[in-house]
Amino acid sequence: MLMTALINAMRVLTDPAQTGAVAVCMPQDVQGEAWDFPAEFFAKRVHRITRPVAVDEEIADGAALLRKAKFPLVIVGGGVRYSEAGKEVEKFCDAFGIPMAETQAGKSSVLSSHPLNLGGIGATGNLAANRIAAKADCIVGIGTRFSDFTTASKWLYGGAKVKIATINVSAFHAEKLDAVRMVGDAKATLQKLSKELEKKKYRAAYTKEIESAKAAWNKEMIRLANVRYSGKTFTPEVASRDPRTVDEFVRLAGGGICQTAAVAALRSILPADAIVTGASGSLPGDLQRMWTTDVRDSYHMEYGYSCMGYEIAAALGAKMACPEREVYALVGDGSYLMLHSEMITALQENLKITIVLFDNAGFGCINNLQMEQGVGSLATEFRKRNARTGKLDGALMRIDYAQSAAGYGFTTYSAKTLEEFEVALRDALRQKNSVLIDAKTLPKTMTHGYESWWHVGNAEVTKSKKGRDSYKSKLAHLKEARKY
Ligand SMILES: Cc1ncc(C[n+]2csc(CCOP(=O)(O)OP(=O)(O)O)c2C)c(N)n1
Repeated sequence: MLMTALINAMRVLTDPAQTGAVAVCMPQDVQGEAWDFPAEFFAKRVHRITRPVAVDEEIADGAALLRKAKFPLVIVGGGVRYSEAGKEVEKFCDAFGIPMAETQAGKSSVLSSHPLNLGGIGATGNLAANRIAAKADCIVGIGTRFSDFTTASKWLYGGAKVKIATINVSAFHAEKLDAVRMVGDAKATLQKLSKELEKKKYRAAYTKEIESAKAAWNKEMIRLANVRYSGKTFTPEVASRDPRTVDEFVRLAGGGICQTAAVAALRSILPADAIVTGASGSLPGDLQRMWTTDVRDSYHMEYGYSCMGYEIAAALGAKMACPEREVYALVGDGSYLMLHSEMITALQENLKITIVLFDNAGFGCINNLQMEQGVGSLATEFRKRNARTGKLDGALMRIDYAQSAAGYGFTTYSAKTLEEFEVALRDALRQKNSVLIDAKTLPKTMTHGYESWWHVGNAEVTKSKKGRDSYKSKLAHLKEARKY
């Protein structure tokens, strides 16, 4: 059984559609037994990772759909990365004048500086990508699972007239949104589709739309990079908030870094080929919108499940894969508290990782969601239990995360201003030891909005007016969204 299972494990691991992971499980009582495996079982094997190409009929269907499209948009998913098809996607978009937008898994498989690259799309997408998506008459999803975030819960390109085409090595994902499907490897299938469209001399009809959408977003990026706390009159990016929190945080921490400015500083200070990892909280949204890179495979975001606690383990994995590159785990205080045990492994193995911990004293993105849906702030800020109310609405907690990491043996920095943060980042680059930067980050200063939506299950019956309004807004969005 074990031999058959091991052969199957390799089949799944090397299948471009299934990709793994695999667990081979053995009952405890047999684990110490010896077995005479035939020697030939261990002979060297070559496991080919193949590039299946969509059949002619599917290519013809896809080409016919695209030929009728005036304003198509390519969505670059993780399949582009698995297939190493970034250059092919760029060539395809150049050849036919089609803009592209990135999913979390697709980012860093195409160059951010490419004139047709609009950047991150969807619920956590930016203004340029979301605006072009809202006007597109045809979406070409390449290697994307069309997750809830990528489609903004099927709302972003929800118009009934919007046609969807897909290239995906997995038939399951290729069928999503009832698409005209081309089942095959991204690189090989794109080459075949290109030939078909070249024959027909296809060209999208964009004139100035792409440029002007990108210009609007670039302007916004500059504003985001320059947000600073300005005292009592400061208005943070996120409007729904406990009015006490920001000033209380500043008093407690002796300052406060605005998150969007920190992300911009990271981009300008980190080496071009540095790898950033992330998974959950408000950072993936900020990064999907604001992170740019021209080095392929330098952005690693777990957004299948957005699993808190993945970030630091991921950084260690990335460092093992690319020991010559600097690797950064970008993590919220909530996520750090949930899981950071691989810090010890990094020290054991003498593998340098840099953890940038954004301490905003709470589960920031969930607090935003609660307050926007009319729930109110409920146990998502790190506040002490209040003896008077009996609730977790007492004073904000001050936690010295630098000290916790120093206890393990990390080299640490605490930063409560952008200047201190930048000094710490530069100094961290010179270290051989693993580093943690405890960045005291102002709550509510993450990116927000950008003409998108997310289908959150909010209460149908509630006493809160905000809650009722939010439920009504949800129904209105669902009316506009694709049904399947
Ligand atoms: C394992 C796991 N549990 C719960 C969640 C739901 N969740 C998403 S983000 C978040 C809070 C994250 O807080 P923090 O890491 O401090 O980041 P912030 O939002 O403050 O930037 C929670 C509870 C999740 N994604 N993963």
